[in-house]
Amino acid sequence: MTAISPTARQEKTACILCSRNCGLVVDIDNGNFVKIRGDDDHPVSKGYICQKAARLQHYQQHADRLQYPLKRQPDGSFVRVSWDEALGDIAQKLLAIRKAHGGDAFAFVGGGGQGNHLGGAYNRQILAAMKSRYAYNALGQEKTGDFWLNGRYFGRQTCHTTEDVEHADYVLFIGTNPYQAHGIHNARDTLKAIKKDPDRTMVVIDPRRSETAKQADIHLQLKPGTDAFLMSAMLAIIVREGLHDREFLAQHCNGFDAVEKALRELPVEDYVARADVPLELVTQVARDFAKARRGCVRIDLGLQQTLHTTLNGYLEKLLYLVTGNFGKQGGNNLHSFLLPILGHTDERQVRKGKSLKRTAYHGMHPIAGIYPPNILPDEILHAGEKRVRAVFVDSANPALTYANTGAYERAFQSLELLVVIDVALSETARLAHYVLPAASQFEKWEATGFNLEFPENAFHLRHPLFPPLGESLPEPEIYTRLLEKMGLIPTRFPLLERIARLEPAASGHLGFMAALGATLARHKEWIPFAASIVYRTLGKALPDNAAAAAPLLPLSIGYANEHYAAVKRAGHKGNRLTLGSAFFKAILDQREGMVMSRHEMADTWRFIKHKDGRVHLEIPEMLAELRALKDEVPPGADAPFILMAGERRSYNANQIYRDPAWRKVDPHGALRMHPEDAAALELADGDKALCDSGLAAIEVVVEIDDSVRRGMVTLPHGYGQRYNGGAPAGPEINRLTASDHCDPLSRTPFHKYVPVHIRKPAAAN
Ligand SMILES: Nc1nc2c(c(=O)[nH]1)N[C@H]1C(S)=C(S)[C@@H](COP(=O)(O)OP(=O)(O)OC[C@H]3O[C@@H](n4cnc5c(=O)[nH]c(N)nc54)[C@H](O)[C@@H]3O)O[C@H]1N2
Ligand SMILES: Nc1nc2c(c(=O)[nH]1)N[C@H]1C(S)=C(S)[C@@H](COP(=O)(O)OP(=O)(O)OC[C@H]3O[C@@H](n4cnc5c(=O)[nH]c(N)nc54)[C@H](O)[C@@H]3O)O[C@H]1N2
Ligand code: SF4
Ligand SMILES: [Mo]
Repeated sequence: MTAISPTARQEKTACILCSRNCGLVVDIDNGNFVKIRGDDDHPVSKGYICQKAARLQHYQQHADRLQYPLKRQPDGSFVRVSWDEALGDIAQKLLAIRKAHGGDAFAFVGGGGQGNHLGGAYNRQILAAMKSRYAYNALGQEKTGDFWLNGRYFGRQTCHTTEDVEHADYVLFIGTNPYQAHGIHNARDTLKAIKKDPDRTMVVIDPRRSETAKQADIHLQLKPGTDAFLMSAMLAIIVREGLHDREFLAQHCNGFDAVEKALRELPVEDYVARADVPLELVTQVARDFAKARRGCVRIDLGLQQTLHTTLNGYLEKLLYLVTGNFGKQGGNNLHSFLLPILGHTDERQVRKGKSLKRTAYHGMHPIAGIYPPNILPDEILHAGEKRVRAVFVDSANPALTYANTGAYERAFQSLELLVVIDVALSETARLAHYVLPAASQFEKWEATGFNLEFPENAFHLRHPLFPPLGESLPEPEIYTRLLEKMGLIPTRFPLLERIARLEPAASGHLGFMAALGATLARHKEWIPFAASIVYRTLGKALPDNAAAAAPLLPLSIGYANEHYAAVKRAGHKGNRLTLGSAFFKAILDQREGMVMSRHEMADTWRFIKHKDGRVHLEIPEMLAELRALKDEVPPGADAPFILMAGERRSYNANQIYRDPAWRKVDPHGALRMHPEDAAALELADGDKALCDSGLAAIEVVVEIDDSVRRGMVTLPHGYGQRYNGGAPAGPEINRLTASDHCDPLSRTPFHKYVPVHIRKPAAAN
């Protein structure tokens, strides 16, 4: 047993490594995590964790942690500067760029990782300050195709779907490996429960015999990039055999006739052959899924970062819609959000060229308010006078994680101003003019907006466990000071501060909210900066220095108002006037997180935003792409290998861990290759090889592994950090990925389908 010192204590928090944000109980001693385990009281994870969470000390403390603001010198080195100097300089430069070139010269990148979305309320203010709309982030390289479809199917791009795998009796996992990547409720327990139950069926559609496929009843090991063929063939089988849910379609959907017609024209046998999977098995899966009582589809990057990304999303959603597995337990559903992490881009306005900005070089419009990272290097390097000249990066490491590392390096090096806000001196931070140190996610109030559950949804506000390292600051303070330096808001709001301080707690801050409304009505120019104003005023009156959480008050009031019955069902007390502030107080008080709402299944229909309340199945762009499939020649069909660039494994976690010592296995981030392919190239396990995409070649270490299909190789995501100034640890996979190898509609990259040559290094030269 470890000796417990008098300073030791136990606290509640959550894991920040993936979108599940499992609740944790941590033992802390002397400023360090000494023990980490799952929190049985957490309303969602209920004690569950995976092997990655136990290593969080490697995030909290390591050699690359930033302690002071840094300014780059002409010789490329960094010197420590004061916050006042850094923010003063940045404010001046931003104002000069805005004056000379207008707001479009500015872009914001990132803004939240897997566990830190509370800063989002503050960081989006910088876009308003610059009068720019260019928000780029990682969702624009994986999920925007899905959001676009949601806009068409359900009426708004904020209508996000979730999947009730826990209660399904027939689950299709397509292009996802929840055993490693999680993404579903307590993934490994949920998979185990399905596996054990003879009445429930798990089907995995994946070109690799993944850890999830190993648990499955049926594995369809298709050829990479052929999902659109396979899924459309499955749908065609369903409609041909009359297994679609006519009653559901008539009651809830428009446009099925057009879909049915397109599906009936499909050459099923040919398409299944293209996917290279057995027709009988595909037929059986299509039939059984259609007949299942509670069928559910869960997908992720294997569909979203491969050929036909958006069409894949269209077909995947048709699978559950056509079979009536929507709006019910064990199916796919819509859900509520507390933090507005997605916006809605009105396509009619895009078409009219109104209000929504198309980018200068690619003419790309946003989806859900987000621009795709694949185009940003061109918008900086090639857009002429209208180019992006200044960029803020917050909570992201695009120099490693966005497509085409070389293009990002060139583009970022050409900027007039690059500011990076991070907890660590990342590869992107090394390119910056100013690096601003953020307090870690265990040193400040934080929360995630990944509350994607239905019918029961939860929220967890985490309190700080340690003081900020060195001079690092929480993002709310950084952005608020910057707005003040830019002269956009005053530093004091005497009236609001006084009301916030003197108002009795029992009144639920309603007097403050009224005064805030009146202030903003008088000063409309402050409306975009309401988060910082609430932070500086109400924030000061909140207990335990929880100022950063202040903008949750208006969000709580809005949520309680919109989902009144569901919030009450979750046990929150109050009436139409008071429920929101009671809800806010519960957020502040409940250290293990809380259930926000208990919806009724029928609420899914309330979340639909089409005026007729129905799902619109006919999406002409998708039906056109579906019809064009039959003539497709896949890109790179002549390349010997298709690289899956970015696999989730047991020891990768985006770019959140930097110290390679956190890994227990796979130090090189090896290239997985089928034994017969390796033999043909005379490569042995542990050999070095070159992986060449045409854009670049990188050295890799080979791991022979018969779980991949022949002709497919994989490299992990989340490597390549130059920790403590050293050489890249493991593959920098995005040196290989090209900016224009992407979905034409959403511009999200085809990372899982990168045609490559593999060579022995000797033959390289
Ligand atoms: N351990 C770990 N977990 C993570 C993360 C991490 O870095 N490490 N990152 C988190 C994040 S940000 C995300 S977005 C999720 C992603 O989670 P997932 O998408 O589930 O994970 P991946 O391993 O990227 O890809 C999933 C599967 O797609 C398969 N695949 C590749 N090509 C194709 C294809 O053409 N068709 C089909 N059907 N399948 C294909 C791969 O073999 C793989 O098994 O993971 C989250 N969880
Ligand atoms: N080829 C290829 N590329 C991929 C993928 C792939 O599968 N293949 N996966 C993609 C996916 S799905 C994703 S989501 C992206 C993820 O890539 P990114 O969006 O770049 O995000 P992270 O890797 O999470 O990087 C987070 C950064 O935030 C910093 N950070 C941590 N905590 C804080 C904090 O509290 N405040 C601030 N300001 N910073 C903090 C970390 O130090 C790190 O530098 O990668 C993508 N890139
Ligand atoms: S990495 Fe994800 S699944 Fe694992 S403990 Fe953290 S939040 Fe939970
Ligand atoms: Mo992601």
